[in-house]
Amino acid sequence: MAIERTFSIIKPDAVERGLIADILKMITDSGLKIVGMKMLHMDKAKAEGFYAVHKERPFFGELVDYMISGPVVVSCLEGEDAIASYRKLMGATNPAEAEEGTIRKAFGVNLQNNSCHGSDGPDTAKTEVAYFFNEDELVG
Ligand code: FUP
Repeated sequence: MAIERTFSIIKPDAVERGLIADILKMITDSGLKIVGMKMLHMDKAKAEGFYAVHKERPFFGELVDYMISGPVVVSCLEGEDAIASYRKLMGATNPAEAEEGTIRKAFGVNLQNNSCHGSDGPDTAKTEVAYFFNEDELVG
């Protein structure tokens, strides 16, 4: 295992319901360290670019509309095996299938409003961190 960085979004449904602190506590309690963080409200172009990999999927338009429906908190997380470890902490994409103790089980509403995003591999982690953060906005 190695020290990795991954990218996280606390999505609009969770920000709207006042869950930023609860989710950040789960993240830091799991041993992951926050090395960059900001709150922002994406415009359509930013969200379409972020989810470009899904642009041919039938849910793309709704997903983008949801992601721009309110502010989000983006962060860069660092730790041992951070990418897989944060995916495990998030739980299954569909909260109905997420395991006990995961963020999506605790707070997710449905497949779309599933409270959080985390990079799915080393390449996406790198791209996604760079999509939202300049090098000088990351510490450590
Ligand atoms: P994940 O990596 O767990 O975030 O899941 P995916 O990359 O498969 O999907 C990206 C986002 O698209 C999910 F967070 C939720 C959303 N989604 C839908 O809204 N509808 C679907 O049918 C599938 C995914």
